[in-house]
Amino acid sequence: MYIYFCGSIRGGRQDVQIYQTIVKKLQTFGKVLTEHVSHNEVTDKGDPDAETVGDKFIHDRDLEWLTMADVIVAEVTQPSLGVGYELGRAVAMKKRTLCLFRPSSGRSLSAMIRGAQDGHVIQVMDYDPQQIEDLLDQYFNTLNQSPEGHLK
Ligand code: 6IA
Repeated sequence: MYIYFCGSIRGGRQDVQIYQTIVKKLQTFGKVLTEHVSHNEVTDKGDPDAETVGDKFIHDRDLEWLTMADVIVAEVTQPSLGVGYELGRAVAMKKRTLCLFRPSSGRSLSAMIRGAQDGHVIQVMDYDPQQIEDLLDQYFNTLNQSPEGHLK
């Protein structure tokens, strides 16, 4: 199964530790195409590769990965234009998508993300960091049981 993980990069790296926990857990379910989103070396100021390969390359490669993905998991607590854009494209492709939000941050999630959920293909879940692994277990178990799961 190919999993596309979305998390803020230039939007701010405050949540990189929780991205690491999520990506590590996701790797038990399949291949995470965007593991670099959780790397400490990637900062909001500049990422080593971005200067070499350029933004157009990053955009086009990420869209190829998004197209390949069986499921999208996005941590949406730290607002990010790139994550919002990826989610819009994922919705248009009717990809199975899970958005994860931490109310304990004190933030309020964009209505355009919370309001996009249909309870089936697009799901938005509020979570406590201590529950994240159990929550992902439940989500992927349900996904594997559903007829449209088409998971390898
Ligand atoms: O607007 P943001 O930068 O916060 O957008 C973050 C989202 O866009 C993430 O979910 C990524 O999938 C995608 N994204 C943004 N920058 C990059 C990037 N830079 N590489 C891959 N995806 C990116 C170069 C990083 C380097 C380690 C290869």
